[in-house]
Amino acid sequence: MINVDAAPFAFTFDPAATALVVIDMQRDFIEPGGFGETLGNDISHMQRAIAPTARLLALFRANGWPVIHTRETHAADLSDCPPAKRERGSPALRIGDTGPMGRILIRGAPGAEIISACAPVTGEIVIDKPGKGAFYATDLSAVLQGLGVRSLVFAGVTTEVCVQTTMREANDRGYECLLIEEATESYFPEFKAATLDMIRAQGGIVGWTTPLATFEQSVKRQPEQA
Ligand code: TIU
Repeated sequence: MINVDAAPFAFTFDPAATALVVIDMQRDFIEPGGFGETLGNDISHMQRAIAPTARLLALFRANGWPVIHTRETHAADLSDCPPAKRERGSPALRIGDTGPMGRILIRGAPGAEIISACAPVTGEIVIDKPGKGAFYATDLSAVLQGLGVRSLVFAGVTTEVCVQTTMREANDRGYECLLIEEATESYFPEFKAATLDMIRAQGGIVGWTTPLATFEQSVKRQPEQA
């Protein structure tokens, strides 16, 4: 078992039963002309999450631990996109419209791909999801059961939308969830801060959070403790 100094208290995980879940590190949320920007957001905030997420990916890969990536995407015919989602608000471009990176949030479009710094490597699982939560209308539950996983380490964007929704879904399904603080971002710094607070409030009502360096050190120090 590995113990991580986390909030609201130590997070203990069995490395043989733990996966990294990287949520929606897609060009559509991070780069100009994508979904995030068409909604009117300042996408520059996303930059902060890229290097920490890449470091976390490197750590899991070096240890041979499973990595799962998600992408928020829709079918080309929008059959999995509720009209309420597409029609809400007045974005510059709606889901399915063509922007500078192809059709917004459509599976296979350049903008729907994961940014190169966090791109999946051979053997890693990629889950396309039509909702904010990664368990809704996907086979993520079956994938995790197949891996024999009980603990999930989270990274990705955005903190209060797809990351938090997926952490809540995972929590309800019995998974222990740890969010790495620098490896997630919101378009709204105050929403990120509030989300970290609400995840770990009430004795970890949703899960735990910890800084990346603390997680890295906890993993590194294990051989000496064994
Ligand atoms: N808009 C926003 O903050 N996020 C999303 O729409 N999706 C994800 O968080 N991936």
